[in-house]
Amino acid sequence: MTNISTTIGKVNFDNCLMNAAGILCMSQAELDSLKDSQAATFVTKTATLQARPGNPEPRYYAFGDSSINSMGLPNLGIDFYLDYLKHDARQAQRFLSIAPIQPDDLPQLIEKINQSHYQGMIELNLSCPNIPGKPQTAYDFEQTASLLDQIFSLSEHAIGVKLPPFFDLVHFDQMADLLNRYPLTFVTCINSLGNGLVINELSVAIKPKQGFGGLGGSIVKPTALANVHAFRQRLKDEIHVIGAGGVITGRDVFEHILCGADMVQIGSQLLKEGPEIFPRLQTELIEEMHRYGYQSLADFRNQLKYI
Ligand code: RRO
Repeated sequence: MTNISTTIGKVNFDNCLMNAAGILCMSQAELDSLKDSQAATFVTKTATLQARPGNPEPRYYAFGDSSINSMGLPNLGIDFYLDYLKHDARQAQRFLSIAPIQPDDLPQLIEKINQSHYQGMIELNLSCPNIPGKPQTAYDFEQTASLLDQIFSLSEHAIGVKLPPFFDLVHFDQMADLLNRYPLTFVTCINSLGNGLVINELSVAIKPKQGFGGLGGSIVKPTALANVHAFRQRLKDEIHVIGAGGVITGRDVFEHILCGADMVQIGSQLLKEGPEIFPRLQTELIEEMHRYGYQSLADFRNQLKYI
């Protein structure tokens, strides 16, 4: 029997596939569809203190196996997601994604989570590229340190961060040094590749921010793999890496694991294909493992070869 089970922190999962935050996880019906699917677990749409309608439409555009979005953090608010999770028998295995829009929001978000007695993990989103007037938090290292100081002083949950892509080896070093100072459970690499521009006929493909938006899907896979691998090489062993970016096939999942991912999230292609993608990717991943004679993820995780 081929084993594709995995562990993040103290939590075991029977397979290594889940959605990426933002994909099919905003409403009750969407979350139910993930709950009923063969995904190992789910992460919620990134929640803010108050519900948000997000940016004007069109705000998502798929092209080939890729996508551009400027959703603008539409979500039903932290209270909705905490209430949804309260009724979930498997809440200890779930990921609640949160983002402070203002720095002062974080203590209030954590207070609500603590009051709700939520038992699952928290994915702190430091990388939304689509809030007009706001930079991607993790590109500001001081701001990132300040948020991590805050969250670890207020919360005893298992906490991870969702990073934007980095493109410079020194930035990998600096961000990993910073993250290694905290008792993080996981780091998720990568969020969408910020502020691309896609043209459709004579016009930009999406409306907000004059067409600029986060890129996802197959065009970001090399960047995603580079980030997964760079952080796996630099982070303390006890910090798990969750891979995200460019997963279309089981081969893509295999490559994320080869680079060091313990869990792999699916974004653009999940939106395109729906939850039926999970059994397909599981089958294709197992086929790929058999091609190389592997029977479990531990056999090849973080075993990238150099020529
Ligand atoms: O809602 C969004 O615009 C969005 C978010 Br919060 C994010 O983290 N990543 C992304 O591509 N879009």
